[in-house]
Amino acid sequence: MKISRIELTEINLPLVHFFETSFGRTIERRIILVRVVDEEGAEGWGECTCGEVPNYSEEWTDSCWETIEKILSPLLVGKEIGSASEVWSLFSAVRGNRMSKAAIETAVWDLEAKKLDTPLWKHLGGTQEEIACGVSIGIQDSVEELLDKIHTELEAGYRRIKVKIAPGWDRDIIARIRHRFGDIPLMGDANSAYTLGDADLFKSMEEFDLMMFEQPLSRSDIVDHAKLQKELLTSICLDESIHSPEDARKAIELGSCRIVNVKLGRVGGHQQAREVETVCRGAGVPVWCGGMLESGIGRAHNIAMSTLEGFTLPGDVSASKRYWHEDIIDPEVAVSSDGYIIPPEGPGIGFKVRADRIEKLAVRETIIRD
Ligand code: OSB
Ligand code: MG
Repeated sequence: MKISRIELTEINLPLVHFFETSFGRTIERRIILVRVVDEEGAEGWGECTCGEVPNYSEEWTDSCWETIEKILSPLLVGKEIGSASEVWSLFSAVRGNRMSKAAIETAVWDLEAKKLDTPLWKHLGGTQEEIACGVSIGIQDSVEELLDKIHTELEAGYRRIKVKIAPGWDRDIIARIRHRFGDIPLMGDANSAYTLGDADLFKSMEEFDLMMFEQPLSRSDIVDHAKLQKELLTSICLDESIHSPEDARKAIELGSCRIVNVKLGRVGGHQQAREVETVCRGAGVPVWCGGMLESGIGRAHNIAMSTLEGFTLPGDVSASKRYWHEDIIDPEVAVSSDGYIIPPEGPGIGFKVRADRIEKLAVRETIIRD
């Protein structure tokens, strides 16, 4: 297979409702879409999952645009490659920049699956014919608004509620949620807002029997997480700290977590995500699919990845309409009334990409060719 052209488009897409974490509020997404075209005219689509500012990771929209256009695309365009699984190693001389790499790599997987006339999820080795969905609910302006949102999502059938926690928005809100909704599957995501000095706070939250604490400590740490995990019965789940299969192996060996959140962008694409899943499954550590407020294209890739055997916990993969007034794929991602998504049977990502809508939302475009 030979990729002869890579097209980048930045679209700006306002969220239905702002999304706030311990590091800030997002109101509108700036998303880079990648379209790869091979010498026979077949196409594949990928999405860069970076944020608008470098707070979740070092990567952000403008840095990724430059990296994809000037560094990564020239390494792929015009080269004969055996399969999509080789794209990761083609980029091996480039340090980091995993979200940029994943944006291209996932597009090549879509293209390859389309050429084989196979759904991407089956091509990746996925076996699960339905995936369990949870929701991630950001920090709200008031506890009442948070409780209302949780009520709405439970009514919609979602199988697990994740709330963002941060100093001043933690123990008390969890207590309020438990008081109002009882024994629902509930977890908290701190996005690194705490230090080991907060161990007593986490111990005091154990009475609420959360499914897990996601990324309580620094994104560059696995040592303090191991110390914290030793003091807790509640499982720690790592998100920001895990960039690779190696990171997963080391964190598991150290006892830094008992659950891993896998994000395609954070680990560098489908090949790396499959290897993280393999490491975790081998160690008996459950994984689930994290989200980055993706448009339909990134969401479709998340659905495909979530069908791998090790994804045994509900992910942050939910319906398009929770994020967008109108998505860029057809049909939009929908969730059943009991909280499942059925992976599509069509070739590749299995959703039609709406070129008309992308054109309307586009703010810049560039083409890299052989
Ligand atoms: O930590 O999982 C996170 C969104 C942006 C950055 C980081 C995170 C999140 C989410 C939202 O929790 C997940 C989603 O609904 O897409
Ligand atoms: Mg997280």
